[in-house]
Amino acid sequence: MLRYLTAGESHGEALLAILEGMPAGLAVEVARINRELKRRQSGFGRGERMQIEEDKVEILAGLKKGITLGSPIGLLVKNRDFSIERLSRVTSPRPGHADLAGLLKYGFSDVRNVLERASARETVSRVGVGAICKILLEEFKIKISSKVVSVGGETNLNSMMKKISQAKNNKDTVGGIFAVVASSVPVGLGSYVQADRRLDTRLAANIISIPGVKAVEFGLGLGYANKFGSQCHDAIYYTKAKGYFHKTNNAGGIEGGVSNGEDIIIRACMKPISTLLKPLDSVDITTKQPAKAAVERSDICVVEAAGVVAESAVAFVLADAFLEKFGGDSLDDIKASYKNYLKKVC
Ligand code: EPS
Repeated sequence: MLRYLTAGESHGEALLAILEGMPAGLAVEVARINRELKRRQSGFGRGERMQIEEDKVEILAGLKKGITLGSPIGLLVKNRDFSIERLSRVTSPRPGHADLAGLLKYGFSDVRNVLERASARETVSRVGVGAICKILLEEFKIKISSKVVSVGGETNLNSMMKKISQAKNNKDTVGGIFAVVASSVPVGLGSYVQADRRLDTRLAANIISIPGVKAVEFGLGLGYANKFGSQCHDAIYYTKAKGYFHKTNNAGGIEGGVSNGEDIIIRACMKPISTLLKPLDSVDITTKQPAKAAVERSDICVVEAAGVVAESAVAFVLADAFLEKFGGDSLDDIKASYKNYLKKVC
């Protein structure tokens, strides 16, 4: 089983992750992880914090001479803005953030105690973990990418950028839709035999867990609702050269909770960031009187960055499902098992 835990506050000393279950014998290049961390920091509409931070990982455990030992891998990314002890108390929760529900749940009298951990800065750790999962998957030619589909309802690049600038000028924020594609995924990852083993169950759960993501769909997704069955199911073909294949991919690469050998295609909706420079109505938690929501430094639009984080979520789930199917303690064992399987299914 592949699993990970993260720790760290947005303005704490560092962001941490422990990834356990990676096989021995995988070469992990720190520069590769840093490239993914940099991608997470970029995109039109990112805020000032991204100019302060230059997220760089240190690997504290699990590698020797850059090769995995099969032991837990410890990742650390230090925060340049390590100001948590100096930051002032926050008393008016922001609508849309974890602020109010978190405050009531934990019995705090300072919203900051919630927002520091609820912040999407935690996704630095997830991208570090996801980068190592990508390195494993690439040994088997599986590639994962993402792109922005729309921002504020606009689909053309110029209009999307205009929408973000408009939001910025209006002291507002804007969300959108991103897509993630995983290619060269073999048939047979995940299983229909139990709800929690279905590949789509696991992918959906991991993507919806990204702060700000409100909806996830596979392939045609909500579009299935407007079609007849004859118009949307992907017919099956076979040739000796290709093996089994489909000419369409409305299923988004998953049927019955199992990968079917086609690209896995996912779209998800990222809501507008809930910190607004022109704040919405809220209530002061000390006086219970009306107050404007707290204003924190934040971003205008993070749809592109959310796509990068979702790539990591997909990489983690696919690596987990891959190890479950072809698992071994070492990369060599997994390669042998995979080669044998491919001979059978072609
Ligand atoms: C983020 C860092 C944060 C925010 C953003 C994501 O930095 P700061 O709060 O210091 O400006 O830019 O946080 C949120 C979107 C959120 O909802 O909390 C990051 O590294 O991704």
